[in-house]
Amino acid sequence: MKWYTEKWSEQCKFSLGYDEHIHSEKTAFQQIDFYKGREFGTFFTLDGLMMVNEKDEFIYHDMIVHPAFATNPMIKHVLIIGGGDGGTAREVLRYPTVEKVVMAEIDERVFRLSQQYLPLTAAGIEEDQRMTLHFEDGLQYVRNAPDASFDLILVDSTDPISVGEGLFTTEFYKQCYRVLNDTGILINQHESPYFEEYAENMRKARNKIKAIFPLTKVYQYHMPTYPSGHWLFGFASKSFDPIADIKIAQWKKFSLKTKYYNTDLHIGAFALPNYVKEELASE
Ligand code: AAT
Repeated sequence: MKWYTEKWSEQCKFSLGYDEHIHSEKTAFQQIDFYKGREFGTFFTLDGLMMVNEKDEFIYHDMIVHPAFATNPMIKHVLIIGGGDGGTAREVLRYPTVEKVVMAEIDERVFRLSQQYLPLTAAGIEEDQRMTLHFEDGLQYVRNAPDASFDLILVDSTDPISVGEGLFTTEFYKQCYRVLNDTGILINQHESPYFEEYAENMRKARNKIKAIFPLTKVYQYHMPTYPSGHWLFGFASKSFDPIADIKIAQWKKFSLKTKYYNTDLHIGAFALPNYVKEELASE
């Protein structure tokens, strides 16, 4: 057996056994590698960082999508930034009330390779009539998008290094604010509080979003294969509060079977450990 190893911090590494390195490719944007293992199934990395695997992807994709829909079950128009593996789109498309989903993913190869090797997340996305795919930079896409054209923006992005950097800027968050309608919600991949390497990104993102949106919160989820396993999403909105405005009965009427998300967990996910609260309060 061979080992995939990822550096989690200066003095901490994570290793995962694999049987086969199924694909390796350098695109204009990043290094893509697909592996086949047994503990976590097929997984892929971008620039040597774990993105998606078959075993824990449900945690990430449930948590990036469902809290927003339980807060506003009327969401019809959704913009996904990044998310090339298709998992986020898959969860959004489960809502029959959703009419239009746009995905702006910078690297078409992530999507095509996921269609080939990760049907669990990518299958059926392109065929859904509600879906429009744009293979371009997410920042560029929002710059050109009309005002108030989406109910929800999901930023399913890599970390703020190389191509993902623009998605953690004040300009990007301002454009998202403009492109969202009056009840709009922005969910973003908010890094991790545990290792300083990631906590710094978390604090920066938080302070920028707080300066733009009237309501901002952070919620947590447990992701075994991301550094430290303790990860966050940001919830920013123009009017809805994810706790005060949760519509439990309405969400339950969708009758979606979810492996991680439920409405009790939704409420609990916004309760943060003290050290995280303190980090988020710091400038
Ligand atoms: N669904 C969970 C997987 C990801 S992948 C993140 C995606 O963001 C990748 O497909 C990458 O190509 C895309 N991306 C990066 N930068 C941009 C950009 N500027 N515009 C559009 N798409 C972009 C998320 C994993 C999170 C990992 C946390 N450690």
